[in-house]
Amino acid sequence: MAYENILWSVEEGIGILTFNRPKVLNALSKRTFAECWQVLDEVERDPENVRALVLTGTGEKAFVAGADIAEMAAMTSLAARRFAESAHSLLERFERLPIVTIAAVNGFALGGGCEIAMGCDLVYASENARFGQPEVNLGLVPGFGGSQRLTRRVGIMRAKEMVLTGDHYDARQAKDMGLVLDVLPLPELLPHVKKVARKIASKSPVAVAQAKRIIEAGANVDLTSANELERQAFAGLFATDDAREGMQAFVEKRPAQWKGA
Ligand code: CO8
Repeated sequence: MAYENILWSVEEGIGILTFNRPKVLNALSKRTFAECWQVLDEVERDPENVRALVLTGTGEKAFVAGADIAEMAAMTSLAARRFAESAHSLLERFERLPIVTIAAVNGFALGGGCEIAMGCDLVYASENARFGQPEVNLGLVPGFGGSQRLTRRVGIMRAKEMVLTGDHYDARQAKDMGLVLDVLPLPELLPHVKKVARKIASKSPVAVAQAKRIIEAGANVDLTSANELERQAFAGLFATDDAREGMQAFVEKRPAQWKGA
């Protein structure tokens, strides 16, 4: 289907979702969320076709400069609550996907843009990227999970600094604080991210899905419960064709042929 606020393509099993409202630095409208939701419907309908998901922004200036402030300015409290709920649901859906999600942050990632990046499994940034949670400048707080995911990514004190000052942080600072894995020159960003995506997509889909699930779920529970998640997943994988094939292929010194089952 055709989208207005995003671009969507699938290249060699890698889905590329590009936020595409360059006139407003790819700011997120209600329609953008609806379109992202439809993309995820497509991805989940055809898991064989899309083995990794990359998120980026159109142009050389912005990943996403936040929620569309003009659209938000007209919202009632109830509409704002619904808007925040739709964004929370979307990010939680990203986290539940059985495939890896990778943010290629190619410029401003402010407010909702920073929050979307944090909703991805992996984040890489270009040298010109800028991160921040500037909602305080609008008389607001983060509304797409930023106040909570940020604390988990960068620690409570840095999260408070970011949210309370509304300051922007450059890509190197973002890397130092753990928001970003690596910083690359802009022209190298997307090729690098696609390479990482292809590498992960070449592994056993069931192992990737289980690894993502237990790391995500384990991060939010105590260590004893988290280790039990790992034991269950480890044992469960022995019932799959992929684990049999992976171990057999190693023993026979040949590449494994994954079935995803
Ligand atoms: N929303 C709407 N329009 C925007 C946004 C935005 N978030 N960001 C930029 N634009 C527009 C500008 O208005 C401008 O439009 P025009 O050309 O018509 O004047 C165009 O994009 C280009 O922007 P600038 O001219 O400002 O470009 P600069 O290079 O001078 O500045 C900045 C770039 C620093 C990114 C600047 O545009 C800026 O500060 N933007 C706002 C960033 C921001 O505050 N983001 C957070 C928004 S709030 C949020 O995301 C919270 C989500 C939670 C909501 C909870 C549920 C309700």
